[in-house]
Parts: sequence; C-alpha cells; structure tokens
Amino acid sequence: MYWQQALECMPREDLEQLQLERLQATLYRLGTHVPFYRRKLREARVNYEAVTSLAALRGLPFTTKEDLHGNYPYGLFAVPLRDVVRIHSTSGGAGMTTVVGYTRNDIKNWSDLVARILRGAGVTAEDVVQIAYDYGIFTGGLGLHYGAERLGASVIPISSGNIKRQIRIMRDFKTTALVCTPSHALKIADVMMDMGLNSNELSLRYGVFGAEPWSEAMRREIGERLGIVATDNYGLAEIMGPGVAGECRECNGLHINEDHFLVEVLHPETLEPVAAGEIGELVITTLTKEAFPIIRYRTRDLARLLPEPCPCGRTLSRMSRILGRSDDMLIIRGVNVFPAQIEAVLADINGTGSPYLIIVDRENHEDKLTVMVEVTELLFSDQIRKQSALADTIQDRLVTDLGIQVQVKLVEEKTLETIDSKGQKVIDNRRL
Ligand code: DLL
Repeated sequence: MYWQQALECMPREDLEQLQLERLQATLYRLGTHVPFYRRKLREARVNYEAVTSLAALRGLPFTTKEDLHGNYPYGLFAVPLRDVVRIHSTSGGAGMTTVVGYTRNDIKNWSDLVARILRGAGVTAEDVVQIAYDYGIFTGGLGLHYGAERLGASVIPISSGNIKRQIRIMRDFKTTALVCTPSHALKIADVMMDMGLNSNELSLRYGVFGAEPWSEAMRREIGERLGIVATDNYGLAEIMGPGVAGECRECNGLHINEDHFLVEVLHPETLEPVAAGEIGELVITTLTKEAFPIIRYRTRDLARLLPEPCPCGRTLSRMSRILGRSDDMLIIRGVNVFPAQIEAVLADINGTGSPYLIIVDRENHEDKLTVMVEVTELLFSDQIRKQSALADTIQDRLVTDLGIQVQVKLVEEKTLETIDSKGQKVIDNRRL
C-alpha cells in the first residue's frame, strides 16, 4: 500500500529536518538563479543563506498568480531552457495561462509522487489503468500517465472524448482502475446505462479522481454505480500538477507529499495561520523542484488540515478535500475559468461591454456554461441575422480563449437585473 514507504512513513522529526535542508536548497536556487526572487527576498530582508529553521517560512514573501503572469513565459524558471525537458500550463485559456517547466529530475520526482497517490488508492503493477484526462498541455493526462507507468501498471492513454469508446475499451481491455475527473466518472456511469451495460460486466476496482471539486455524495454515487472505491487527489500546475496530495484507502483526507511540498493554511485576508484544523487558504512552497521552484504560492484553494494521525501508517499530514476558493475562479469540466477572462472578451467586442451574467449548470453530470450578455435596444430590435452573428462572434472568441464550450445568449438591456438583483456576475447552480 506504499510506494516509497521510508518517505511516506518517516518519523516527523526526520521529515522536518529533510524539509529544512530542502527549503534551504530551494531558497539558494531561487536567490541565485531567479532575478525576480532575488529582488523579492532582498525587499523582504530575507538572508536566504541564514535560514536555520522551518519557522523562517513565515518571513518569506508570497508568490501570486499575478507574479506568474508578470514573468510570462519563462521569467521564473530557475534553469536554462536547455535543462527543461517538459513544459506544461494550468488548464484554462488565454490571458490566464501560466507556464511551468520540468527538468528530467523533476519528471522523475513527479512520477514517483503520482505513483504514491495511485498506490495509496490501491493501484498496483497488476492493474490496467485507463486515463481519461486530456493529454496535452494540461498536467492531468501526462502527469498521471507517467506515475502509472512508474508504478508498473498497464496504462491505457484513452484521453478525454468519445465516452462510448472509452466504455467499450474499459470492458474489452478489462480496465481495473479509472483515472479522470469525478464528474466524468458519473458521465461514464450515465452512458453505460444508455448502452445497457452493468458495472458487473466491467473489471473496475479503483477510481482515482481529482482536478475539480466534488463531494462525499458524489463519492458514494460513483462508488455505487461503478462498483469501485473512489479516492480524491489534488494538485495544481503551478506546484507540479497531480501528485501534491492524495487519499489512501481510509478515504478520509488527502496525505500531503510533505517531503516535497510545505503547506501552510492561512487566513485568506490576514494571511496569518489559522488555528489548528480550521479552514484557510493553502499556501504551498516547493522543496525539490529544479526548473520551477516556487515559494509561498497562494493557491486560493480552501481546505483544512486534519490533525489526527491516519490509521494507514503514513506520517504525512492529511488535508480535507478542497472546500472552496478564496477568489472567483470556476472549474468547468476540469478547466479553470476566471470571470475576468469572459469580461475581457466582451470588452473587446463592439456592441457589448455591457452587463453580463455567467450561469453554470450541471446537466447529466456535464457542466454547462452560459453567458448572458445585454445588448442595446437598438441592436436587440435589429434583424435576427445581425444578432445571431454577434452571438456567434462572442461564442467563438470565448471558446477559443477559455478552451471549453460556451453558450451565448443575448438579452435586452436591464434583463439581467431582473434575474439577479444582487448584481452578481456568476450564478453557479451546480450541486455537488
Ligand atoms: O487540475 C492538476 C490535477 C490533475 C490534479 C489531475 C488532480 C488530478 P490545474 O489545471 O492547474 O491542475 O488546476 C488546479 O484545480 O487549484 C484546484 O482549484 C482544482 N483542483 C485540483 N484537484 C482538485 C481536487 C490540475 N481534488 C486547480 N478537488 C486547483 C478540488 C481540485 N479541486
């Protein structure tokens, strides 16, 4: 049930010593190789060569998404591109893209950390693992693929799309572990039902799900409908991708790979640590990354630490599932979407730039994004053809920029305030 037992079950004292040594090395790397951090550390009056305890973390400056955008594309890389063997990005489209790089050694560590998560979920070298994440610049597909191969499992890189084919392959190839977003797993269950297929006709045993928020109710439903044990795993491209934290078979919180990541839980406004076990924002420092080390990254993900030791024997702390965000980012079909991206597209197109409302629904376990846009009375009373041309233009731009399907509806001026009197920009109707 362990992949790297000595590390996953290390006495806390040894773990903290290892963390300190790795923090020192990371600070040295950043201070000497990344001008942005050299400046930031100087401004924060941190003598990175004199850090002698983990408590020094509290005095280090934060890194935000804006910092990453300000250094787009390669400004925060700590090695020359010659040493970078892979480049990924956060999910989500233009305007908000963050570029991250990996050295050969980073890929090796990443594979081991993902292997830990798969092993913790029950998967072994005997398993046939079907990966239904998008394979591409998103970290989900390749990240889990390398981890599953490292574990020695037989990997089916099915990717996303064509669910009937995914199901047929799952049945014929006797897939034992399914890896995808939790909503995709439910979609698979729906389509199986349409195909008249029962989970008994499959060989599935494990489901390893992440990349989007889900709930205990969804875990139960997936478990019942697919006949599997469903575990949660968490990660983000800025830190590594999948592999940051994952559940063991206790299904009660995600073990953080603390020998590679230092996680703080801070109040999102005061940025002070919350009391033990309280909800706060996860702020993460990488400890072993070579190409793209990062300190005190404000993830904007809300969770809490679970203080009790886990019966599985791992000494790595556990965190709750992700309980929300401290910003307005939405995750739609596993893709990160910011209202500001939509606003920027609208501002760019003539005839709009006026009030809009983003509506997110989940129908048949699939997220649907609708953007309602007010247009002037003049345009509204104009020919239908002109209207639908404008709707198409907006839709095309949004699909290109966000990287997901969007429906655009034009409405008359003042319609939106009747739908939503509170002037919110987003109505999220999804019930997880
Ligand atoms: O979603 C990495 C990943 C891939 C994780 C596959 C797990 C499995 P990004 O595209 O950078 O990376 O999106 C990261 O997704 O900040 C969270 O808000 C959200 N997220 C990721 N995992 C979970 C989860 C990948 N298990 C953002 N529960 C993060 C809830 C999650 N939210």
